[in-house]
Amino acid sequence: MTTCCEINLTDTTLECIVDKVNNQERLTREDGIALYETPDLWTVCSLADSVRRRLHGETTYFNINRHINYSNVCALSCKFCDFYRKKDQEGAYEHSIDDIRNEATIALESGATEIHIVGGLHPWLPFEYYTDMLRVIREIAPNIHIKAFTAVEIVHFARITKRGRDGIAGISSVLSDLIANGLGSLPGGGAEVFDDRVHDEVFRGKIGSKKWMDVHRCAHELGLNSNATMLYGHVETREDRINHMIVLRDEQDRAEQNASEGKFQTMIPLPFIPGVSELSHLPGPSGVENLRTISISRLMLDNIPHIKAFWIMQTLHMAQHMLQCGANDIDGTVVWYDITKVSTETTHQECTTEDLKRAICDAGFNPVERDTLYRKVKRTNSGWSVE
Ligand code: V47
Repeated sequence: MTTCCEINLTDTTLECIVDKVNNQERLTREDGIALYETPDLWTVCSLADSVRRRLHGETTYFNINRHINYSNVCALSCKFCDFYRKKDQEGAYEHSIDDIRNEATIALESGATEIHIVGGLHPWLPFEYYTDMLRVIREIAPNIHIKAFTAVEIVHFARITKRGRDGIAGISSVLSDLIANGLGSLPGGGAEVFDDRVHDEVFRGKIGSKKWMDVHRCAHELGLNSNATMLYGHVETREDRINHMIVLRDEQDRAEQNASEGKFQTMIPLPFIPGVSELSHLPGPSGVENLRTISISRLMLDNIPHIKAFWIMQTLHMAQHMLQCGANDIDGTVVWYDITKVSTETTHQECTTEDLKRAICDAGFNPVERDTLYRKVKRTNSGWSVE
């Protein structure tokens, strides 16, 4: 297995970074910026590939999952988002608990091991809607892991239950109620970019970095694992991205001090997709910027085990390249996904297990089906289990 990266450098200023990566030393903020600035993208990708091979060999994970976006009605109006609608606006929707029950039944029948749920901050739905949603899924499909609600939704639930004024204790009590009803882990959404200027310019009104981290820390302290994202390629700078990664790395260092705490499992860099958002005049990040960002995420986040190239947003073809530049996961079968879409006609965006496996093999890796906690899934005629 390759653990050391031997490269003919075209940019000799990278020598010190290559040595650090080969010696498994932590990269600094300045190193991260140098990796963004170097014209030698090849070296950046190769270094990230050497780290991914040291950690995971040729294994690339996928899962059989189903995303549910229960409502697009949202009290916020983030400029990058073309998912949200106001209550009476054309296209606004909310799924009933019966709809959720049907979706859970289909997920069960399709062999899914995970249901991933996120939605807008609905101004009127009561907290019981969310706990009912978890409970019906739990009743129908007790083995399916429910990964649900971004930190932004959790803070919204604390507000609507009037527990927000209790600060961290309020967040903790909301999370405890959700766990009691079947919540298994938190997805990584809502982090955007941890920077006050970007926050004020693009997602003012949404929680900032401190609250986002409070929720994840609270979840970790309650024993839940979570993921992290970074929405890049809009008005933030490359330096802002490195700062974002370091904030995540520092928090993971803290969580690692306590073995019983949950951790960040996966980092998912999300390329901004302009769509018909208020920022639709921006081009979004280029393919090479996407490769560079996934590579640098792998290199900077030395304590987060998995890096996901979310094929829905990266495209399956780009995700294949990313497997060679640090990513070791491409998410799953997905089926319906409303937050970003390739067409205005439908939000049906599905990859079969065979499509995913073929894409991973074509990129030179071994596909391994995982559950949400990265345990290997074993399939038999009568169902599935984890090793
Ligand atoms: O929080 C919204 C982002 C996120 C756009 O945890 C956009 O395994 C690009 O977090 N262009 C939701 N991104 C998705 C998410 C996620 C996805 C896959 C796996 C996991 C995981 C988490 O999507 C939002 C926001 O940051 N987003 N609008 C856009 N126009």
